Formats: sequence, structure tokens, C-alpha cells
Amino acid sequence: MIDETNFYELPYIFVSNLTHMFTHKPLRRFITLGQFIIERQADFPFAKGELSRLLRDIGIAAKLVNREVTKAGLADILGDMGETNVQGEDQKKLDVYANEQFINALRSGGECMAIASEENEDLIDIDSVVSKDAKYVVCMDPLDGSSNIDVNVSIGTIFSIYRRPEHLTGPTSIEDFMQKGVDQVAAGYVIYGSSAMLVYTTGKGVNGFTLDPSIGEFCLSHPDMVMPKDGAIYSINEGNHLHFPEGVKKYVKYCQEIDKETKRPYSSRYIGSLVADFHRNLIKGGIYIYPSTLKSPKGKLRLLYECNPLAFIAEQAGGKASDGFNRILELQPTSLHQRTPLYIGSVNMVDKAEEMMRIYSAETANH
Ligand code: AHM
Ligand code: MG
Repeated sequence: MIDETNFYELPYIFVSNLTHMFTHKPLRRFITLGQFIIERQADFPFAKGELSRLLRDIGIAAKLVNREVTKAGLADILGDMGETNVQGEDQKKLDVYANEQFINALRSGGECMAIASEENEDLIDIDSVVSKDAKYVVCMDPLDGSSNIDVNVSIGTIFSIYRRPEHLTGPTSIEDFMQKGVDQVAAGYVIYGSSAMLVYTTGKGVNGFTLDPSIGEFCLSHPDMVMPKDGAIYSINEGNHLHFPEGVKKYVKYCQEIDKETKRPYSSRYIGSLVADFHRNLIKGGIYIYPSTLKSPKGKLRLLYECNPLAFIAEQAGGKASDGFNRILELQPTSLHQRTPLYIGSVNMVDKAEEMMRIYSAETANH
């Protein structure tokens, strides 16, 4: 039997509406992603409908990808595709599917002139009739954490949106993408986890939306997200410990020391899906580090479509993102698939890690 209180908590519009008809109690207001974007259009400095349409297109593709992710164990879409992407990594079938969905959605939406994707070596020029007046470029990692697909662990999509710089005219070129993270007009991620969530910013705070499968809409569930200034979780692949810079080794040791005041030792949590590790740290507080290692002297993660968008979100939520020495959002990109070390999360934790880097690894600063 459902008591009245629980009944009103049920997150379904139709239940709420039915209840209203019979009891005249106030309607619970559900704000869908589409409604929210329209309500917040005034926050966006450029033509009002453009960003709304871009975000709408991304939301549609995310729902299609989520549908496939949730049935990945059933459908014949698991396993290697037998191809490698531009970084020489094995591609999974879902990577390919996600890449196609996001490209198709952006291509038919009309606002995107070109895409840089982790899965494509060169930029994807969108040369269609509907896109002839398009002014935005999108960088994306369509399916991050793909090594986790086969084992039912959360994966994600990361995206970043830039407006074409005024001085560029003519056909799209790599120049359109060589903008610093501070120039992003919007960025976000989708996490395909126990529920699917879309989190984004346009530079006026961070808001999170959970997909309600019963109505097929992302609904506002995490308004004005704030990352705690301190946390008690550190996320790093400790298997690489011997290859870490000295500053990172010292910081990891600091995390493991006992100190009641700073709640150490911290917990170590590493999912191996950047979006999932970042999302947890955004909500609970924590730090994620992918440093330079002997194997990957510039780190593993990509500046344009992994680090910049998450750095924008982190800063907008009161957190911080650095390459160990410099603010991620101020790094000058020089190529589409450029890598950078990443230290991201609660501001006091990132400050401490940077301090260790300054003291013990200053000579490895290569930016
Ligand atoms: P991917 O884009 O190929 O999935 O690689 C990025 C992923 C991140 O999601 C994750 O944090 C990291 O690589 C894990 O790398 P490692 O296995 O070296 O720890
Ligand atoms: Mg990735």
C-alpha cells in the first residue's frame, strides 16, 4: 500500500497529475532538460536558440547511447570491433555506435560546423544545407572509459562547445579548435551508470539532470552543483606508482598518512572511468590525478575533449583543475588529440597536490 507521502514522492509526472485531479494538492514541478535550457537562455551571451539546440541534440544522442549501453549485455554489440582508433587503442563496438550517434545528432541539428572526436584522427567537417550558418565547433569523447563496457561499470560521454572565433572565416580548419579552455561556451558530460545523468555548464554554475526512463526525459535532479572544498577520496592508478613524478608519490603518501584533523588517511577509489571518478568526486569531494608517467610523459588524457570540459565544470562548481603546475583552462592547444597530465577535484586537495609538485617535481614542468 502506498501512503500519501510516498505517493507524492513518486517521480512521475502522470502520477502527479492524476493525484492533482483527485486531491487538488499542488503539482510537483518537473523541469526537463529542454525546459531548463529555455528558462536559462538569458545566461547565454550569443543568439538565444543556438546553444539550446546544440544541447538538445546532445541530449537526444545521449538517450540513444544510454539505450544501447543498458542492453549491451543482451545485444551483439560487445567486444572489439577489430579496428584501432587514432591513439592505437582497441575500439569497442559501443564506441563506434556512440560516435555515430553524436555525429548524426550534431549534423542534423544545424548549429555545429565541425566536430573533433576521440575516435577520428581528423576533424569532421559538417557540410550540410542545414548547417550553412553554423557557428559552433564541438569536441567530444563519445564513450569514455570504454575498457569498462564489458564488465558493466559506468562509462560516459564528455563534450565541449566553442564558438568560431570572429577572425576566422571560410572553411573549418584545425584553427577553429585551437582555443583555450577558458573560451568554452558550454561543456558537459553524460554518465551511463545506475542511472543516466547529464551534467553541464554554460559558465553560470553547474546543473545535473537524471534520465527518467518512464518519460524518456532528463529531469533536473542536481541544481547548482557545488564541489566540496575538501574531500577524503583520492583517485589514481596506483599500478603506475613507480613511474609517477616524485611530487605525485609524495602526495599519495600524504593521502595515506594518519591525521585526524584533515581526515586522513583518505580512501582510495579508482574506477578507471574518468567521468565516473570525476562525478563521484564532484558530489562527495575528492581528487582525480592522471599524471605524467614514464610510459606517458605527457599524461594519458586528452586536453580538448577530456580535460578542458571537466575543468570548466570543476571550476564552475568551485573546484580546480591543473596539469600539476598550470590551470588546465589556460593551456594553449596545438593539436586535436593533445595530451596533458590532469589533477582535478576539490580545490584544497588540488592545491596540496600542486604544492608537492612544486617542491619535488618542478624540473618536470614542461608547459
Ligand atoms: P579512454 O578514453 O580510451 O577510455 O581512456 C580514458 C580513460 C579514463 O576514463 C580513465 O580514467 C583512464 O583512461 C584509465 O586509464 P588507466 O587504465 O591507464 O588507469
Ligand atoms: Mg576517453
